[in-house]
Amino acid sequence: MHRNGLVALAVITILVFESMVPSMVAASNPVLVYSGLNFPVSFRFTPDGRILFNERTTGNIRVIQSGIILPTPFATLAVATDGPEQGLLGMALDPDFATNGFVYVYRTVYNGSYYHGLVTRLNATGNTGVNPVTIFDVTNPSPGNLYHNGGYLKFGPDRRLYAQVGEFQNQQLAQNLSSNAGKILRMNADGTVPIDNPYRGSLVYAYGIRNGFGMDFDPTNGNLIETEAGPASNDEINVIVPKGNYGWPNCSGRCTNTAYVDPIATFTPVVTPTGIAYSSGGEYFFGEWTGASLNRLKLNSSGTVQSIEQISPIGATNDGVLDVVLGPDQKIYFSTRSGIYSYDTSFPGGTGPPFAPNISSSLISFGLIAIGISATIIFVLFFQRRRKRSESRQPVCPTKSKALLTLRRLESQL
Ligand SMILES: [Ca+2]
Repeated sequence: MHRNGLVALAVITILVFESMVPSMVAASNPVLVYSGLNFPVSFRFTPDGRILFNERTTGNIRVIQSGIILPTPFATLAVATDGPEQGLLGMALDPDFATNGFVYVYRTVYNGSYYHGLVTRLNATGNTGVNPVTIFDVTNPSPGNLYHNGGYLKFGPDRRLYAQVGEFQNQQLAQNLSSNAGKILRMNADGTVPIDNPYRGSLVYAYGIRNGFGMDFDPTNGNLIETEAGPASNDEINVIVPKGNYGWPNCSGRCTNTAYVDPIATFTPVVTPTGIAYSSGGEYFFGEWTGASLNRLKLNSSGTVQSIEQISPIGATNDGVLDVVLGPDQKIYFSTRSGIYSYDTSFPGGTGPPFAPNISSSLISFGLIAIGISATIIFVLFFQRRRKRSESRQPVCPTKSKALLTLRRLESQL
């Protein structure tokens, strides 16, 4: 091959590196979008592109607008934070938020005797939440109990507000249909009971729920899927049906007892599944708090699990992913104790490379490109010198063949 051909090949090699390396890194790793946040346990996108998020421990609802975290909270609500699962928890925006500005949050409070779980509705006036009205109140029956509060909120395609409420470590309440504890509840946007609820006059939609903090609907078929934390084993993912009894505490995990609805997936050892978001075509993404990762869940058309793949480890054990939300750009967004990340779901891989902050990934990319350029230049110079030496005593062809082999070796190594 002529020298010009080799130079052209070297340039092509550089271009290949430049085009491949950054796109692989950008697509496969979650990208840290907002850092320095204070325990953003839930967040939602408004129709006009803002993000509202709850700070679990402060009671602040915060606003991110045009990429800026506004210094003044949207609202600050009283919260009890005596336990690590308490505070300002779930958030939902009204289906008519664009016109009525209603924001719903779930919070725990203490009245001097008992802890309560409240759903409070605020009205957005610009970036300020006003006129808080509590539309739901459940009493934790055990005065000293701090755990299993539930607290996740989601509007369904039926425009009803769904809430996960834990059993407050009072296990039998989950099987007691006269209690709102240990249930998935369905309510009108003002907290009243819908006339078409499965139990007349009751908010109960499904029961036998231990404690969960994540659910979402498949908009194509209305299916509701939830994550639920198990005891020392059997975390669950469930497809929720009205009047479904999900077993707790009589059955944990799969029991093949027709009295109970079995989960579609279980996790032992536990991972503490958290927020879950529908993405597209039977595909969901859910977070793990204990397992500290984002995962892709694919369902078959029958609703059974086709696959569960770890996208990327993130954070540390017991310090992982909180909420997971589908963004208006069709990327998956998820929160951790201190930030919000985005993930491009078009990346087809399963287990991704070890997570690294985006800035580090960029540096690695530039480093690889620099190595590629340097090695190619060194090779071209080396070839020029060798060619000058060999032209007087050897045929050209063998040297060219060796050079091509060397270049291919370089390509394969870089
Ligand atoms: Ca169950």
